Amino acid sequence: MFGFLRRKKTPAEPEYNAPLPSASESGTVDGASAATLLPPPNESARVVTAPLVEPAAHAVQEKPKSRFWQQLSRSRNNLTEGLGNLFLGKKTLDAEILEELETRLILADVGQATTRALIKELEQQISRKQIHDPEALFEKLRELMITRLAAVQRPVSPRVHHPHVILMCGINGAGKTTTIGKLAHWFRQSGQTVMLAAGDTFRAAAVEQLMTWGARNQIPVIGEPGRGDAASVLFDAVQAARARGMEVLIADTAGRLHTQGGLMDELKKLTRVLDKAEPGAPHEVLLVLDASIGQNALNQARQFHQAVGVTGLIVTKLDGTAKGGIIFAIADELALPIEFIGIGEALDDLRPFDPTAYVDTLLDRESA
Ligand SMILES: Nc1nc2c(ncn2[C@@H]2O[C@H](COP(=O)(O)OP(=O)(O)OP(=O)(O)O)[C@@H](O)[C@H]2O)c(=O)[nH]1
Ligand SMILES: [Mg+2]
Repeated sequence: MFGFLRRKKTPAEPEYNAPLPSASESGTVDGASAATLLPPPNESARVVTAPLVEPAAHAVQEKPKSRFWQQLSRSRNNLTEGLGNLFLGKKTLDAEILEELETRLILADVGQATTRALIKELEQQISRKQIHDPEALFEKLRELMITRLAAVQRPVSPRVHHPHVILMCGINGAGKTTTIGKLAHWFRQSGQTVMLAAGDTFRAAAVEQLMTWGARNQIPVIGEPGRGDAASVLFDAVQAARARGMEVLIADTAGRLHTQGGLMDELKKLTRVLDKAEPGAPHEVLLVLDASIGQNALNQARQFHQAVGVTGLIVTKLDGTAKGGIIFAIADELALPIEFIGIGEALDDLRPFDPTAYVDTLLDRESA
């Protein structure tokens, strides 16, 4: 069932800016809620003697929402708030519903082309009498959205090269260095050894920023402040990773605009240097895209892909934007795999991209 069809906000749902549980705490919260929902082992024996009391309606507790749910609240509210009002009390489908849906999708930055395609498909299904009521309309919308995203989902594959070399790229401030910190944490959690290469030799304090992430993850960082040549840092890092038997090497790079020809050439040079240091490297070129810049992300991605052959995307800052629909435009128009999404600045705010979880969260659909 879609939550927004029956209510605006649950009491259990904290405000967007409310303090959030830390990485370790969030596990405890989920664990605690699971424990309170499960009956004790000898529940059936006790039920026989317990008085049969009908639970009061207000005593029914909603499951606490996950951090993922909380962090995507802006996009969810943007997409569903107007629809909730529109649907209140409606039992039949009319043109107004589709029009409002179209507007909402555009406002959420799903993009003109993708929105049109979704609405057209729904219109066709309605005229073929395959959809009869608002709830069925949303079930279909959900299904269509998941299908579109599933086409670009790439399960995080086992890393076969040692070291598996990942080159990160993107424009200034997209979230590359932060994402590297989170990605390193993710690899560490999945039991792999990780090393970082401080390939942003351009921006002041970029190396120190990466070193801080290295320290937080307790992993080595190759490079030092003041070193001017990114290519030589990356070359050394590959050798160090190989010598120390590292499974994953993640290389940071300086932010650059996709329109800066000279800097894009430098990025190409970095890929050549990596290939020289380790034939076949980089095994992945991950482009970091800031979701909050909306449709501009598409053009950036095309240019980076043309220059260095992007193998996958990481879409960041989905927590800070009401335009989480950009994921659909990215999926439809770029057809590049979306590997991870960034939903905050904490160490575990990076999630492998899961189309079903993403769509259900955006559409305020309650999980079973
Ligand atoms: N809310 C939010 N903020 C993020 C996310 N990812 C990164 N940031 C923030 O975005 C800002 C820029 O992040 P950086 O990692 O320094 O970006 P960068 O691409 O390395 O920037 P340059 O090295 O200057 O090109 C920092 O304040 C990060 O904390 C995210 O998923 N959500
Ligand atoms: Mg950086």
